[in-house]
Amino acid sequence: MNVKTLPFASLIEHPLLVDPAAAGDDCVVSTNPATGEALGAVRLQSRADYESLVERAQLVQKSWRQLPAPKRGEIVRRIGNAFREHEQELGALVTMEMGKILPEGIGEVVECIDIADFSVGLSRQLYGLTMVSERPQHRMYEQWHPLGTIGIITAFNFPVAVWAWNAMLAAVCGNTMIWKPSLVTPLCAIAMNNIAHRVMREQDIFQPEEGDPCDIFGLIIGSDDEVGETMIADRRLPLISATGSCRMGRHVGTQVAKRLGKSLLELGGNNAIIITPSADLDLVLRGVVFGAVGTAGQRCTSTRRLFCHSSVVDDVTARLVKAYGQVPVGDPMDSSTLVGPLINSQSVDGMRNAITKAAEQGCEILCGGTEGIDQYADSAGNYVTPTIVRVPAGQDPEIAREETFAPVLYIFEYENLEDAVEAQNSVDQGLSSAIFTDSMREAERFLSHDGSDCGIANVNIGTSGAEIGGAFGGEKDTGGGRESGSDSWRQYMRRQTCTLNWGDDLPLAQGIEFG
Ligand code: UN1
Repeated sequence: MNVKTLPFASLIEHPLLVDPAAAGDDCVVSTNPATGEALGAVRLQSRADYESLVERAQLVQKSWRQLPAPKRGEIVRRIGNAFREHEQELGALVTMEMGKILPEGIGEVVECIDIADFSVGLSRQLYGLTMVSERPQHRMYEQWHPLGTIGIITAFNFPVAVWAWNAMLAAVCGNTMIWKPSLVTPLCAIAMNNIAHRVMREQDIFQPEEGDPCDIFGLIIGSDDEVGETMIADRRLPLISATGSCRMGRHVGTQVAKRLGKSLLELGGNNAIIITPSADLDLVLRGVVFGAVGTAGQRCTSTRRLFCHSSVVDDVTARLVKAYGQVPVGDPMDSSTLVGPLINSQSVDGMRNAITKAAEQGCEILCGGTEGIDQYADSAGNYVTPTIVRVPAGQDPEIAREETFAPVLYIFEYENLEDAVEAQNSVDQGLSSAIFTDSMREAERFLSHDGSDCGIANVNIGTSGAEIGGAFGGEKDTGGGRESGSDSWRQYMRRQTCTLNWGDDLPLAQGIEFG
């Protein structure tokens, strides 16, 4: 099915779209991971296109930053409403291009709407502190200014929401931006950017010489080599916000640091749930299944490891194996499906390798496994069977330390909570974590300084599915960035400390007498 035949094809109209049959080397073809069909093709943009986008974004930023923040918020409100209007179509497009099931595709669009609403409120709350000066007749305060034009790099797994987290905040903060989406999901990017541009075209805010309001939301669909490298090395972009693998983040972080730019990195996770003897096992089952097989294990917050107390490990394992046996894998558009395809065949190979290594490293494959992958060998979609791996007591297989972007769950057992927390924290990544317990002491222990070392720590909730209102991100190899809610907006602004002397004298700080 070609996107041109979709009922909402007008959302994806773009001069760069070409017929997949006519796509050459200079194009990227967007493929439906459930069917293998080409949805559309996009001609890749060049460094020259990037140059012109940055120039235009810089020009219009001068005008955009002059608009009072609540006025920018009003425009973001209209963009959020436009997302709302197209919620179902956009959700379907996310499902078609990325492969997550439709309720999750729509859920992703809801995240975009939520962050737009959040940003509208924020546009009246870009607060700075007032300090008390040590000098008489002096006033001291801080204020926040826009950064300028920022770069946003996003991954395939959340092809619309992560852009919206960055873009909606960045816009109310007075920035303009250049978005480089994953080349696997260019159509979602085009649709979102088109919606933003439609709203911007309706705004009569600038004279022609002040810049084109559409250039506030720039989109570049280009290769990592030609465009990505240029972008991260570009001193005109004071902030690069990048989501993706730890490998990618290490490269982006280093390149941006070389020019002393700021980076906001949201990288891989290897998230664990600890299940204590008092845990409500019905909740556990629901939390673990959603966390581990939801989005086919392709969230950075997906649950990858379970630490079960030895008194419950057999029960939890038996219940999970039973539940996994009933998880419907298939067409992500079908309302009975819970697990859609992986994004591409390399991901399927990655899952196969992980399972093979787990077996080689002494683990027991309880369900799914390589047979569960082979079972779909004749399918045009990248389907796999969610897999549970039991780690023998006392073992620490190397493969469970890696983030395999697929539904593979490793079950460990533990005797005391301290050991479980230590094991949970012992991996390189530090994004999300959870404990299921009815013990207040265990919960507080988990949330204490000696507890989880992750950016997200939940009690009786799984590791994935965070709300936009909290700051999202993690520690260690997850990159340290925080996106979305709370005070993440500050990263899109520069802080200025201002001291005003309204007296007739010039007293110096620290009581220094000079001359
Ligand atoms: C991601 O996988 O990069 O908390 C983002 C969650 C979603 C966002 C995940 N709200 O699972």
